[in-house]
Amino acid sequence: MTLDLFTEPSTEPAPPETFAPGAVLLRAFALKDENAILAAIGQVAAAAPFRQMETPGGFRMSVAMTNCGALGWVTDRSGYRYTSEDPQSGRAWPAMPAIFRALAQSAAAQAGFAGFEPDACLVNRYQPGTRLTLHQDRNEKDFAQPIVSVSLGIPAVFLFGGPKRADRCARLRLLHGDVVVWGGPARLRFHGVMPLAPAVHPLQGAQRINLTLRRAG
Ligand code: MD6
Ligand code: FE
Repeated sequence: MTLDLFTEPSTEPAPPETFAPGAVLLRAFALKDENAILAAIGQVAAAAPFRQMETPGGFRMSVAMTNCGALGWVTDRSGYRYTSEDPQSGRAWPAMPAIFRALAQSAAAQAGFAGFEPDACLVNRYQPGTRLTLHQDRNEKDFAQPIVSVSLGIPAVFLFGGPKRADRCARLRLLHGDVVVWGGPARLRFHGVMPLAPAVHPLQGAQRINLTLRRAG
């Protein structure tokens, strides 16, 4: 194999990169399962369609969301929380596809968090121009459990801040197939996603899908 440092991103999984204490990037970790993952996302979205939720402050989020698993993350005028039913249909969220659980468990183990058992998967859909403002993930019961985040489709710049909103942010460009595992001392750090630049992915078109798998309950 020839070494070309200046062309395409690698399609081989790379060794784990710890970019902050408790935060580990696994480049291309999900690529081997991309077709199965994309098919499963299609099935989840058929049962529980993507929707732009409202924040407690009354703003409509630019990112569209849905969920699978026993619990799903929602926001509306009454706040942020996990629910066992999709408020739009009144039915349980679609079951978590086995491939999501297996991927999350193996990524967590690679990052040093053995025994991760996700019960919630938030599915975020970004189109060019959409963003996620800085936030902490703090609606889960047990902050000792990590979060596994899978990026698919067009690239995004992930902002990784500190324990306070005003702390300066590192920037991480996340590509199709990259997985970030986030726990321990990183668990409550502020983070967000910059407005997406226009781009087209060969399998996904002009969108980015992010799966965040958590132990919520
Ligand atoms: C995203 N991710 O990458 C949004 N939260 O689209 C998150 O908000 C996130 O990637 C906690 C842990 C990892 C994440
Ligand atoms: Fe988050």
